[in-house]
Amino acid sequence: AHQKGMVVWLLGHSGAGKSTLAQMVARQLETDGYRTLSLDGDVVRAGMNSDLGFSDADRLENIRRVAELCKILLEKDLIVICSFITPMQSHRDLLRQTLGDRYLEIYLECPISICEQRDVKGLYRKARNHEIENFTGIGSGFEVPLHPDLIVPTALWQLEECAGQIYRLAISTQS
Ligand code: GGZ
Repeated sequence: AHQKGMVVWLLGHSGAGKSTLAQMVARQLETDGYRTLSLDGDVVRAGMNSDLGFSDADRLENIRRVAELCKILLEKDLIVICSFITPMQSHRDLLRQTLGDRYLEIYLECPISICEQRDVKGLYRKARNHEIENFTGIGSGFEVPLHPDLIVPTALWQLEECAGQIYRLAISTQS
């Protein structure tokens, strides 16, 4: 079946559930016959953007390059699922400017205190111990998104419920 290219952009703090939910949504879409491609901050920064750190300028460059890559991938009508902290409103404005109506902004809302309690990768502890500088929510800022298309409270809802909401919004763009 023909599909419409879309970028499903998941943003929020480290530990808010971006990567997990991206995987769940991609899997469901693939099961339903959609062609997807996933881009995750961790993976992209290990390769394509390994020259970038976490200064304001480098985060903006990280997002800018991924936005341009998304634009190319949209030419193949893929559903591109992106997971990046995307901490500044200027980042989201750039995405909407670059991708237009192909951009779905989804804010995974999770109190930083809960992300820090979970601390799946031990990064918050390291940030508190000054072993990581400029860590989002500790040494570096996160602005509450002004115009998200969907807010998913990942600390309040079960993962399946969160994934279901994102999936429904994604497929609502397809018909
Ligand atoms: C934020 C950092 C930092 C700092 C390393 N601040 O939870 P993770 O580990 O697996 O994913 C995070 C990832 C964030 O990269 P993004 O490309 O999503 O960030 S941004 O949108 O702001 O450009 C985290 C890890 O990198 N990490 N140091 N200082 N996250």
